[in-house]
Amino acid sequence: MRLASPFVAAVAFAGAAALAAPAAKDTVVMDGVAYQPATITVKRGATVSFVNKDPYPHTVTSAGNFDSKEIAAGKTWKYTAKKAGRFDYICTLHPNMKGTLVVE
Ligand SMILES: [Cu+2]
Repeated sequence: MRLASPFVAAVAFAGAAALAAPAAKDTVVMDGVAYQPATITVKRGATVSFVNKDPYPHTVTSAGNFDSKEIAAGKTWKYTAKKAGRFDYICTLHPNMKGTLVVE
């Protein structure tokens, strides 16, 4: 039985992760003037949600590729990644905020 319990625990954990996945999948949170995660990798065609949890606006701007414009506090901007590639982006209001979107 001692050997079985880690397996059971792993299955329980995987189940919990699967339940939590829809909310967290393909999501970047803006919190503390930072993108979390700083680099996100998604499949081509995926819709990426950028959730602003800070009390002031941010942008998600990749010059020539995409630009959210200002995302107000508490709001979410969604971007459908139709083009494959690696896209570095910044917040135009806080240029030291940097993130990377990798579309496979
Ligand atoms: Cu910002």
